[in-house]
Amino acid sequence: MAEYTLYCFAQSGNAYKAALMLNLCRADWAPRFVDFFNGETRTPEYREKVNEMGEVPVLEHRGRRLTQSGVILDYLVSTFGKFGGATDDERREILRWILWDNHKLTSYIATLRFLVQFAKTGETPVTEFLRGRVKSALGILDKHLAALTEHVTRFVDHEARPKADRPRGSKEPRAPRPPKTTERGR
Ligand SMILES: N[C@@H](CCC(=O)N[C@@H](CS)C(=O)NCC(=O)O)C(=O)O
Repeated sequence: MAEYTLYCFAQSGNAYKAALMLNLCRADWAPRFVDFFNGETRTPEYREKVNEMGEVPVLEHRGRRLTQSGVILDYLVSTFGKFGGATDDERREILRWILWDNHKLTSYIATLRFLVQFAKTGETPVTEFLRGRVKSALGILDKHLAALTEHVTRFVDHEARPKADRPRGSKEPRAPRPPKTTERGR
């Protein structure tokens, strides 16, 4: 039996977050298929025995049952010691984006996807509203990732140059870290 069991289904973006982390950590894990589209998460049995919130993903490990993808990621960070940030500021930065994702990105994008792709509602005032929220959130994410990419590119360019070729007195760029967007501001 695998060490970790992930309650999931293929279409679930939230389960994908946990599955990706398990794979990146090379964990010994197995999926437990949840029949979401036939209502398994809405059954009293699922809510009593698996997750009172009626959601996927759920991770089982050594007698523990964890729910909420952000909590699962945090748990895997502490069990594998990877991807967790090196300082309190970095840990808070990760938490900040996980909270933002849950509230402002996945919540809207997953609901929009569900309506359009699976419930086939077509375009309605609800999907129009959700699309606006999704576009705005993706714009925020894009801008953040562009700043990160620029920082990493500058660092890699600097490191790739032999020391002798670096401009005199040039400042060593810091190792790639998230741009300063913590509570201290930019
Ligand atoms: N905030 C939760 C969201 C989980 C979630 O909404 N999962 C979906 C599948 S991707 C689900 O199980 N939905 C069932 C429902 O809302 O009834 C997380 O990050 O784990």
